[in-house]
Amino acid sequence: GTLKQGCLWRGVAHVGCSLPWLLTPRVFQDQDGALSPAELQSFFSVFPCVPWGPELYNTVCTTDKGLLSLHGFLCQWTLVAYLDVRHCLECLGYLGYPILSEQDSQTQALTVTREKRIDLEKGQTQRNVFLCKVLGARGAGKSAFLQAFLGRSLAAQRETPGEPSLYAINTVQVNGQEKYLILYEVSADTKFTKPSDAACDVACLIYDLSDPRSFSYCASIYKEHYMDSQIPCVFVASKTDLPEASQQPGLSPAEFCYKHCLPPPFLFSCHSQGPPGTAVYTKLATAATFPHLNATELGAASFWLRVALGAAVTALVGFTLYRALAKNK
Ligand SMILES: Nc1nc2c(ncn2[C@@H]2O[C@H](COP(=O)(O)OP(=O)(O)OP(=O)(O)O)[C@@H](O)[C@H]2O)c(=O)[nH]1
Ligand SMILES: [Mg+2]
Repeated sequence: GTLKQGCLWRGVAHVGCSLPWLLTPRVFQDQDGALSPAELQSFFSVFPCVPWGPELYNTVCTTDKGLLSLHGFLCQWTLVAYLDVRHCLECLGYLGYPILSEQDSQTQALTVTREKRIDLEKGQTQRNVFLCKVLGARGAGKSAFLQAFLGRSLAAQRETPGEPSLYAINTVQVNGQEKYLILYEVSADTKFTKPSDAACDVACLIYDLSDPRSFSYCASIYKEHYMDSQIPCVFVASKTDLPEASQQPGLSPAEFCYKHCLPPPFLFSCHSQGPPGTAVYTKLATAATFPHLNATELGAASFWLRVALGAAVTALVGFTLYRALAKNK
């Protein structure tokens, strides 16, 4: 389909790219649904150099054998289109996009959606690609959190470490719609010098539940860069498989979140038998999709939904009872 994505901090506001023509069997030659390194090499044979480095395998989902899946391939294109529109257009050119797809030019592949500011005003978005910055103290578990998004438990990560990547991209269902979520790991040494350093669609503030000094980094980043912004924030307590330490100094994470009208920290661990849980990523994508709804409103929305459902069930039960009684008379 067509990707509709946006970036907040660049001049080019919202750019999307349609790539369905790339999914010809030509690309996935032997029909096993995966690209071997040789197939990838042959795909890029028309390029001056192979544009994707070895970190690719830690950026997108792979098959059980560690090969690039069709899903991963699409995710990578989405990421390229998001991060570097010019480069994406260049790649489309090498691949013969306008000619093979009978379009007038490469730019036909792009969709420009409206500015985020207007999305916020209207409380709706047409975008389907969102950027989440993952912030946290050194060793908080950011890299592991990104790999867990690709379905890799801690054991799987240790088995095949590969080339590290600061990005991870995958899809998430939000209200039955598929959204691409890009996670970007922000190093703890980052100096936030310009507003664009903090800009994203949702911020994930992650702290190590077993390290007593891990939370204060998140608290100060939140207060300095996100508290007065319109960017939704989600706090995540990582490594919940380890014993919990009481966080020093200041308010406890739960108290801090309560004080700032944020939902309590989401408990997460990558130490699992199979693939780690996905609920936290759905939560991030939902917050990015509905940034105008703050935590309490999102909570309230589900509360009213429950009230409405409750009322419907009561009505149905009442009606059935009434029918049964009427029959017995
Ligand atoms: N037990 C346990 N260990 C974890 C978990 N997540 C991460 N770790 C370990 O914690 C250490 C740090 O994790 P990273 O993901 O590298 O943390 P980081 O925040 O990316 O660290 P820097 O990039 O150095 O700031 C590693 O040894 C991980 O194996 C978890 O859920 N449970
Ligand atoms: Mg890291």
